[in-house]
Amino acid sequence: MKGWFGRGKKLPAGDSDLRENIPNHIAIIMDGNGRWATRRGMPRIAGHRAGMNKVREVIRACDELGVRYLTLYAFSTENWKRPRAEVDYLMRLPEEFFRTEINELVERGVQVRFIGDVTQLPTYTRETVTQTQRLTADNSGMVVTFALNYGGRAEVLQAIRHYAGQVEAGMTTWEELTEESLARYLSTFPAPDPDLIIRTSGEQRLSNFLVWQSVYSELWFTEVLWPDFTNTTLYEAIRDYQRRKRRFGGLK
Ligand code: V0D
Repeated sequence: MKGWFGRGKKLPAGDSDLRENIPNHIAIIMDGNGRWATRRGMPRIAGHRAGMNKVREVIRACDELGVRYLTLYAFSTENWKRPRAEVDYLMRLPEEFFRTEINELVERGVQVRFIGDVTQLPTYTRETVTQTQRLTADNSGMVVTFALNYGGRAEVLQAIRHYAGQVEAGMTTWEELTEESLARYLSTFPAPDPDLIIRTSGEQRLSNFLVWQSVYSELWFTEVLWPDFTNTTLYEAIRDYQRRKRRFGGLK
């Protein structure tokens, strides 16, 4: 079946138990790219490039484990405060990623989605976004969502505004406003909430990522910088997640 081949392969020996209770949805805050480069005496943009190569690897690894949803925080609304040249460089990455990865993504049956305010992005970035979304829209495999110019509070606010508009238009009523009905107006809909949120590079906070969706997520933090992230780091995060689930299950 297109979109699901490759599963069940490439797991190192001794890791087969990893397959039980794989998180359905993993979200990652890919932090530490600039620091990784600086430590090596390289320009920060070299870290972003190295980080982009890890995006390819983590998509592969998650696909092979059978993760259904992978959400990647690539550019936050805070990132505009960085130096102009760095922002310009970041905005070219989607184009480059698209050019080198689209064939594999399509072959894997990956469906690429975007959340965040893409209207503020440069035209060439927006065009890549539109093109990638269009070329993968009919795929039925893993859903990879890139959060670009994304902020969680802004997303909740936009959902409320949208809902208010629907009330004004007579399409719904305030009485029908519930957690479930509001969630339909979030940009992540209809994806399930993340089971596991990973943040690299030592910061232990969510920084406006998936504010509404993260309330029950398991959080996993590592000192590993994003460009140093490997399958081993991913497996470690998943094992921790599985341990926590087993303990929690025992209490219930
Ligand atoms: C830099 C680490 C892939 C985080 C990963 C525009 C910071 C590398 C994409 C990408 C970024 C986006 C859209 C798309 C395909 C790929 C990306 C940005 C930054 C910000 F369709 N990596 N990546 N986008 N970095």
